[in-house]
Amino acid sequence: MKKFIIGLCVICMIFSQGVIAFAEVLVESENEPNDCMADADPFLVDNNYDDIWIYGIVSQSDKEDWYSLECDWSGQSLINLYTHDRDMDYDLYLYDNRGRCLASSNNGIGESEEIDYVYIQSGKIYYIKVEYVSGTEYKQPYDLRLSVRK
Ligand SMILES: [Ca+2]
Ligand SMILES: [Ca+2]
Repeated sequence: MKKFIIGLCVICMIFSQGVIAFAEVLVESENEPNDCMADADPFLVDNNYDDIWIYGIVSQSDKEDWYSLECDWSGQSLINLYTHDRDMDYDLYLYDNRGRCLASSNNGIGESEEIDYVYIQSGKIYYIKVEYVSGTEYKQPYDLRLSVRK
């Protein structure tokens, strides 16, 4: 697990330098229970941490992980879900604070998901759902990246 986190940090640094200037990266584990919108794990994108990476697990026994996202500025979403296991299938959803689905990403088994260029308004709360679709043997956590372009 330690190796994985160090590897992730290196990837984060490479990514953040290419995509966002002066990014401070926050790497955190999910916080269960987070199985519905009301129990969403809260994250804030601001000038301290404008690039957030969360690692978590969804499976047959934990089908949904919910996160909330608030940002100090308005801009386009940069939300990625990286699946590291070839036989696992996860989907990604973005909702507004009334529970309306704004975007989803539903790629196939072993593929990563992306919700890009959805307008995020400052001060509003958005919700992100990572949903288990199929697969039996997870070996590694997924990586969920939450960021908003300035
Ligand atoms: Ca989980
Ligand atoms: Ca969960």
